Amino acid sequence: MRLAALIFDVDGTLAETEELHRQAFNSAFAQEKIHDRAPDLKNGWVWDEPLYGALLRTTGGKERIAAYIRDHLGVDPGPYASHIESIHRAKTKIYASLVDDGALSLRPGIRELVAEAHRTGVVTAIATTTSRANVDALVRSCFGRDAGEVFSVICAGDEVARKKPAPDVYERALELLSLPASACMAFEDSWNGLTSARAAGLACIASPSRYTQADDLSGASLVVRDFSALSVRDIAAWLEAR
Ligand code: XBP
Ligand code: MG
Repeated sequence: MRLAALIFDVDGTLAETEELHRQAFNSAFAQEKIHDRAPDLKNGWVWDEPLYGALLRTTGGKERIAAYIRDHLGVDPGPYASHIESIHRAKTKIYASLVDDGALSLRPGIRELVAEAHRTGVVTAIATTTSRANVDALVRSCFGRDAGEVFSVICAGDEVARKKPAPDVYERALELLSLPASACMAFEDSWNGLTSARAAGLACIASPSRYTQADDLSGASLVVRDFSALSVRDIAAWLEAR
């Protein structure tokens, strides 16, 4: 099958974003003073690196906060949906403004892969669980262009019912691309993302990021240290020989 599109995950794949997400979550917790509004939830939430590593098993910021309330505070998160929404809104604002300030750069090889794809008529797309505002901020900051100019299709955040590792976001991206999975290559950094891509029928090149070093990525077609040794031409040849 001829290679028609590259579909990229965002967090951990386009850039090492998770430390900035963690910082934004902690700033939002401090700013929102959760305890004043919900005495059940003890105040002073701080997510350190080991805790955040464990919480990353749950994809999606709102879902991650709910998992923290349930698993670490022992409280049913159900009644706190609107609190979770407002903390997450604050977190997204903080994160986007840190990105706007230039806090992130692309992982090695990403800029070159996207440029080669564009030169050779291969479409580029995004399939991510992160919020659309975060994608817009990252692409503007790192590519200096609007996200829609760099990526023809962007599937983000709450656009699908189930987040990764469910296949929904990749299935939706394929639908918007009007392409079969066999004509595309996915790029991921985590077990959750790889599982999502594979469940949608996609081949996937994986490269572990800071928080996913211990993830099982054995379902990937190729596991690389970073994306710098890859070329679209080689990926196309591999797909055609498959
Ligand atoms: C990334 C995520 C995201 C971010 C936070 O997973 O799980 O939730 O950590 O983003 P993946 P939001 O790379 O597999 O897509 O707070 O905007 O949800
Ligand atoms: Mg990721």
